[in-house]
Amino acid sequence: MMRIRRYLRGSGRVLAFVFIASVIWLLLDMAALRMSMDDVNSQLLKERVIRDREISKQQRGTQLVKQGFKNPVQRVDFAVTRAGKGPLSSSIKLAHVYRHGGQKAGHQGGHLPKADEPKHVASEHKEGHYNVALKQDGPAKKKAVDLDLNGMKSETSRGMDVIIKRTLPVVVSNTTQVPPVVHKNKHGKKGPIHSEPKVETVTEVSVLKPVEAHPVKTTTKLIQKDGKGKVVDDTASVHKVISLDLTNVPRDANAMGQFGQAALVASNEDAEVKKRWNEGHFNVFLSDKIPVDRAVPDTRPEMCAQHLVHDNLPSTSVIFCFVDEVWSTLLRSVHSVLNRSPPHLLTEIILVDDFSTKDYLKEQLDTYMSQFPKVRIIRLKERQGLIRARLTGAAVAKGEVLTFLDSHIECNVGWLEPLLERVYLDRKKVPCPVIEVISDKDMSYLLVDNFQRGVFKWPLVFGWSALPEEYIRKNNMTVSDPIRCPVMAGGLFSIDKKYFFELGTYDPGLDVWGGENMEISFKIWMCGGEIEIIPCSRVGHIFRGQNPYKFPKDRQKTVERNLARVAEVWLDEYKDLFYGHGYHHLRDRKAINIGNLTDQIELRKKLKCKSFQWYLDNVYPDMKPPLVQAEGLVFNRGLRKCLTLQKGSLSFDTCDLSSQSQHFNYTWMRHVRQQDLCIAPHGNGSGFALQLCDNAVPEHRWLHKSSNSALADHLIAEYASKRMCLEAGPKGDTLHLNSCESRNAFQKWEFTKYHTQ
Ligand code: UD2
Ligand code: MN
Repeated sequence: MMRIRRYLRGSGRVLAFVFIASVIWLLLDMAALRMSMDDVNSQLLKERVIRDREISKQQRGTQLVKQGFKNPVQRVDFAVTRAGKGPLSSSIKLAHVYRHGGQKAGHQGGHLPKADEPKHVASEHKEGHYNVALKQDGPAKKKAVDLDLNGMKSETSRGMDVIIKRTLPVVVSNTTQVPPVVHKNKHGKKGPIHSEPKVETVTEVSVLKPVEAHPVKTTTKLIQKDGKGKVVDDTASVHKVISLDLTNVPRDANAMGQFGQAALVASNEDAEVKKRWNEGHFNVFLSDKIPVDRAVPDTRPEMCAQHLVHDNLPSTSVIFCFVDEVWSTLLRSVHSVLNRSPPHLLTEIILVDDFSTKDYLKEQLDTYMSQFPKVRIIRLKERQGLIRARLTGAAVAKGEVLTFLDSHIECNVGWLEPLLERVYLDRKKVPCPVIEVISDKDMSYLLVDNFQRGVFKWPLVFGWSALPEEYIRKNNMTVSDPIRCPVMAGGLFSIDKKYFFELGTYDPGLDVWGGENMEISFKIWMCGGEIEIIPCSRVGHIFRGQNPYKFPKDRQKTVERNLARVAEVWLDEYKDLFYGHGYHHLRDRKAINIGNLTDQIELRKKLKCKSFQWYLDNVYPDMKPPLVQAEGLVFNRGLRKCLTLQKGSLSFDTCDLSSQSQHFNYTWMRHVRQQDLCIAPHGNGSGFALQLCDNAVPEHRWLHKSSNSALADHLIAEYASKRMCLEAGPKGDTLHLNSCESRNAFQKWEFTKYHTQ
């Protein structure tokens, strides 16, 4: 009996042990199940986002074609004439088009959601939808899974020093929802969680030399042909581009804005949205609710994940300049670099604080960033503007390549290697990622159209334009081929550090904001480099309707002055087109001081840069700007005769196209001129004179075909306070000024050929 009892006791122990073990097993199993459910949910949501985007992109494409849009991106509208960049609010239109299949936006131009607008409700994230997505969308699923796994596999198989670990939550700020990740450093050690912040202070920005002499390749190792996308080097070893993304399996798949989804604001929060809008001129309220390390959809063309890049790419310093940037967007920018850049290629992240006024950008930022050994903060002692702030960052950067980014961006998967590869292939290549749109309104990540490049229109207004179909066909281009880019947008690009300094960096005389993208673009192209857009590298950017920071001087005047410097140094005879498109007032150097240009002009000579004509012919041949507004014979309607210049005096004669003495130009400077002689009213206007043309002399300028349609055919003397027009005497023996009369045929003049409307 005792034995049985003992036996039972013994087996009871065993039973108890088995029972406890099963419970533990069950619990572990449940946890594992839960985790894998989370993974599946994340994956499904991601797939759904990609699928939705594909569908809406197709719809958008067809809708836009129906509406007659030539360029579905339409990010910048050339109709805008204000100084600086075009209307950035177009992202709203784009966002709308995406979500509404291209139907007309009901709120174009505005920035704040209207109360009656459809809100994107959180229920979109419910599980039922994921299941549907999975069932219906096999290929999208495959794509997403392959890319992610590929990325991780290719790293580990190569034994590279990659991010492996997520740490326990580190308390950061009340605006972030997600704990940051920590990278292993080169020696496999985790960075200190709370080391001393690495803050450097810079008072002056005069030291503009590269700090470190990294070995820089002086020869072009390989020339990868544009449009081919293949590496043709037998000796150098290559690997598939690393599609690294630490946000692949986010901790909270249902977090707001996760996977670049549109985030939503409850209608009772509209007031709060409005209140906080001006902090950044985008939906700051919403941004603060979105994880600072959210995932975004991989928007690269499919073949990008298969591209090969060299193993020994140069590493880069990423430079963010900011002034009063919103906390959550600044952090999201930094995290996107940390989470999606192969660590061995990221030397450091330099944050240049351009004398921000916000408290949270001081100590709080130092503390936060102290978790990341690669992040350095440089504080400027006075406001320098983004141009000189970038130069300060460049001067202290240790990487072989400089990568400039705006402080409200999100780098997409695999963004870095394709850029560095181009620099590696040729150190004079300056690659830019495709700039995608993060909606200022709902923070969704929106892909943009293929084959877009940056261009300019007069008066040096930046814009996007699709590559001509003919060009794409002729060059056999695929969507992943680098695109030659006449002008970069300005904010996002990589450049070999040594080359940047050889080029003389930016003109340090440019002030605060604007025009520096024109300057660096002309300089790069004309002095032997190339600018490219790399479709396999994609970075989202919040385009804002307004600058959210103050300009030390007037914004318009700052940009105009910068552009005038660029025009004077780089445009040669074409600078008249710049001034002629609404910037005549900038010619008056007494009214505006554009500063000393000697150094810049010297630099251009020293670098033996080519002419602007060369740039137009070779880099932007589709532009073909006319050097004059009108030319040919100058016909007087009343007299039915043509103006002629003989032996230094003006008279009228029967029109004769073959007669050189009857040929005149109407220039962008509004001169009516033959060679270097200009028509000018004389004395009180009773006579006329021919004088050597001088841009600074108002008497030489005539308004013709101006917006005043009643007097469009007239030649209106610009200097006169009262409207005075050039008039032929009825007998054809005089030329004089008279009060303008819209119907007077003797005041109507017509050139043979007009180049502008
Ligand atoms: C575009 C460029 C931007 C720059 C600008 C001027 C893109 C995506 N953006 O306008 O990089 O080239 O054109 O031509 O191509 N900042 C300072 N100090 C200042 C002003 C700005 O540090 O005094 C920072 C600012 O916080 C931001 C960056 O410089 O991170 C660019 O400024 P922006 O975002 O206002 O310029 P954006 O995107 O309108
Ligand atoms: Mn920006």
